[in-house]
Amino acid sequence: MRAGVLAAALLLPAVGEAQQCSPFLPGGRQVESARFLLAYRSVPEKIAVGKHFALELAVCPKAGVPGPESLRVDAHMPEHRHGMNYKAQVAAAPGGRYKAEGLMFHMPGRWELVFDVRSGGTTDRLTQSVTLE
Ligand SMILES: [Cu+2]
Repeated sequence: MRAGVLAAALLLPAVGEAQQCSPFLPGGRQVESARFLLAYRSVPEKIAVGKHFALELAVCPKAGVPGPESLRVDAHMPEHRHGMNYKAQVAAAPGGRYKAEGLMFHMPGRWELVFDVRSGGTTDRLTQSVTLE
């Protein structure tokens, strides 16, 4: 009886967190760091050279990790050693959701999206390669 009550009490917070933050976006891609799961999808779905696009993001902490305090989104071309000509604006929404706007890949080739998730005094850097034709 006592053990049953304890188990129920321990389960509740986990269920609550799962409902609050889902690291899945329909049609999105996932990236993982030691502490976070991040999902993103671009709007529009197909990124075009020289056209502004936005990213919808979900950032969920893994078990026992405090939630993200801030998220930075940037991109660069590693082979060309340059970044974007624009700085992305990131806005937070409830449930670990974020929207980054004002990104633009101004030339074709391999870009790397960089997501910096700040939490508990340190930053997790997640990256994702995107090749534009
Ligand atoms: Cu370049």
